Amino acid sequence: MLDVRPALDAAAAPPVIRREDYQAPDWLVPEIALDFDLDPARTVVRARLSVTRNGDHDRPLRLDGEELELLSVRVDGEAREGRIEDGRLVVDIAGGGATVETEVAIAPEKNSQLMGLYASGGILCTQCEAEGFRRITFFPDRPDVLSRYRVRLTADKARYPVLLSNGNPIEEGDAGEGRHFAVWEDPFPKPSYLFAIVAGDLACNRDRFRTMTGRSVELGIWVREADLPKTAHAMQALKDAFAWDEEVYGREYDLDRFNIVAVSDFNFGAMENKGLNIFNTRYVLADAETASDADIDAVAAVVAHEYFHNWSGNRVTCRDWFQLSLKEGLTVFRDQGFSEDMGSKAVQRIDQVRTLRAAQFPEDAGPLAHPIRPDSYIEIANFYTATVYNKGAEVIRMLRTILGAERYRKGTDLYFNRHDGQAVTCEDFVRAMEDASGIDLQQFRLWYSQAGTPRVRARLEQANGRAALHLSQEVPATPGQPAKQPMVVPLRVALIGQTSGREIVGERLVLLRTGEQVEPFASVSEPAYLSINRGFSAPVIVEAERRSGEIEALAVSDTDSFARFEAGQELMTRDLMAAIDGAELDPSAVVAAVGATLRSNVLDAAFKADAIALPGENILIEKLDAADPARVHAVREAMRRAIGTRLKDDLSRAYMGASRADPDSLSGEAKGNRRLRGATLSLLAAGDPALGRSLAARQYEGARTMTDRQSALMVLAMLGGDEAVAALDDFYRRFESDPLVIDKWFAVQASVPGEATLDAVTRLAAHPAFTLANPNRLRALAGNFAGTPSAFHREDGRGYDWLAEMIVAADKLNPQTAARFVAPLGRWRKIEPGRAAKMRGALERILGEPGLSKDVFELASKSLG
Ligand code: B3K
Ligand code: ZN
Repeated sequence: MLDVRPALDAAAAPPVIRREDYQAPDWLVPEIALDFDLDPARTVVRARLSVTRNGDHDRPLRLDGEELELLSVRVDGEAREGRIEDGRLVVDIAGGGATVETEVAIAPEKNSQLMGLYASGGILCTQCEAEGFRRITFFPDRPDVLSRYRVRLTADKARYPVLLSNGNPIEEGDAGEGRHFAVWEDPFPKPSYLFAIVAGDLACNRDRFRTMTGRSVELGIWVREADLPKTAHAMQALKDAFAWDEEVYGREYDLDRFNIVAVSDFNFGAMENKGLNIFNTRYVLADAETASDADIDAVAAVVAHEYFHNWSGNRVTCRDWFQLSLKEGLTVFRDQGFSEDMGSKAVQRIDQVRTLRAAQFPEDAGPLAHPIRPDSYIEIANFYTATVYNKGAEVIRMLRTILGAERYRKGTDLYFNRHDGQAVTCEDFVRAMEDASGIDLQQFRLWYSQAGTPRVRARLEQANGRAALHLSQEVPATPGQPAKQPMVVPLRVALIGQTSGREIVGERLVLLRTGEQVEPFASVSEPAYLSINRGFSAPVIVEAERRSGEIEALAVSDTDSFARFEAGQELMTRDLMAAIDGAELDPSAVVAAVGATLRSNVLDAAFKADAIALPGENILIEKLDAADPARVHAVREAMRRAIGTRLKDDLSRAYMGASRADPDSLSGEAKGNRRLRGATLSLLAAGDPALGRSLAARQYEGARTMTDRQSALMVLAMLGGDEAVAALDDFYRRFESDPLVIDKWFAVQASVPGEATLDAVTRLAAHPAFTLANPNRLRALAGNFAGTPSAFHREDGRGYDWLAEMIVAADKLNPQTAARFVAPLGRWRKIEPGRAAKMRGALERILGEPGLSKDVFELASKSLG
């Protein structure tokens, strides 16, 4: 048995992989034939690789392998002794090419890492990105080795009636002794990380899509028979995504088949394997009774995301893993565009920025900060981050803003055409944009190399009918990058008349390029307010000097809906921070702004729901140097109470109005109303718990959708008492047989604010329905607990101990998923010294564990840093 991931001890720190050390592969593998004799206990994999020497060298062929039992090696038909060096199979080859055959055995049912070939609820499936293929067979497992695959699958016919792989099916038949076989061929050369197979007893939702050139593509969504009725949303989203990519990017699908398979045990959302996407059930199965509106939207976004990878990732792939944002940033930006076009642009943008602020800003400001194109890593699985994905998408968005939509599209056309079939770099992408547009992007490239969220200061000066916008920028130091250069920051700016409320200077794009810069505005007829970073045109922190009354005015009247939302958040943050710093809480300005929003006749319900919600506690903590999370929670709750009390009538009216919406509709309007219903209920409950309890109990009982049921359950759980216990029991019983809903049951209880939640999660971790082996369940419990500051940051530090124990226990089964929970402990720099010391203590204990994975080792050691 071969394992190239030795257990770590302090003396043997794992090697660091560096971007600057990249070297082209010594050997290429233009063709590979794979033959799987499938069995959950012992699967035999025979591989036939045609290899060719790449360049003038005399180095042997080295093949990656991990946890493989090597049975035999042959070169050009001749048996060889398997030679393992540094965890790789080394094969000496005399000439310029050879046929190398290996035979290995693997044990899918013992594979708890969920990387390589594994079993999930009776289905055999694979996950190869980034380095899982080496757990299936010996291969140069790196994205710049592209091969044409032919795959033969043989399995028990009764247990595994469906046999799938990438590409097109070319043969199937009986294999005797109750077994059958299928052969699949993928005509497109691809890197090993896009390889996939599935074997299982699956039912299929079938449909068709006619492409822009008239080809018919057979679409299939494969799930357990009982789940078939829940696949309609995913199928509609898939067809919408096919059409959108043709229309917006001119990209057509290239195979005759497109299959999606849903499995319950999955390390993340989904995977874009060529022609055979494999999904976490969470992003496929949805109906209004069991999935919230947010879940349903997420299904569509992830289906689209994985489909869009067919061009941004598969046809044009990454040269090495440092280039991950080449495919992920671009594909997130593409799926964001899809969601904006399918729903409300303004609301989508607010959601995108919320995610960025909640997940990426803290990363960029902490010990794990890295550029969207990292320079080094120990374990690549740790770099599927909000920075690479979400900030990566913001970088593409800025490129489109700077180039304009038309030139941006010319750029993507050039990129896809120039690099079709290649494994390329972020630099290749930027160069295509530059070549197609004629715009120099030299300085823009800093967005790829510099980490940290730039801070932009803005001050508007006005005199004699003119105005001048004084801007300055600073990029903070981050680990390994003490000094930074100024970036190109595209800021959409407008001036709003103080009395007229109109745009007295229409929106323009200001490119901040230097440390300090002044932007003049002529003929400014009346005193002006500054509307800046409209639509969140740059992923930066803007600190604008505000005149008295300015932010209050913009919060109700900015002509850009995103900027209006931002002004509201700025106002809330200002007054919350003042109280957190020790001043007496003055809720009057926030109450006035929330009241105006609720009473507005022009704003839609979804926007209202976003605009009346206070910034989250994590976002407030991020802005502090030594936060006391209990105080942050208390102040924020006091503000919510003030809103709930003083605006009881407005909130009740809005709640009732939103409740009249058609309960069965999934239109944008109906979804918006449900969102507003949840937001107003939560504030009403903060102001008047007895009223909140009765409204929530009624909403829970009458709920026709999961959205209504879940928001009511959360309010009841927060209020506690017998009603909460009864509703939680009812919820469990009602949905006992639906794992995705039971995840919500865990999530709701783990998200209740306050120190008592630790007892709840301790109890829940011992519940028979809890398992460390299922990533969704683990995320529901540990992820939500760690994301609830007043629960996680108990003063006695026991919240940290609990999470550390979870990480250590989960690491033994599934390092990739365990490592996802380390970051919350790494935020200690933002927390007051007493708790911070306890957070460090927890990290140290994790590092002291024998046999730690390199995934957890890398993040825990960097977090202490
Ligand atoms: N490319 C995959 C993510 C793989 C994560 C591997 N640790 C899904 C996606 O981003 O589309
Ligand atoms: Zn992706």
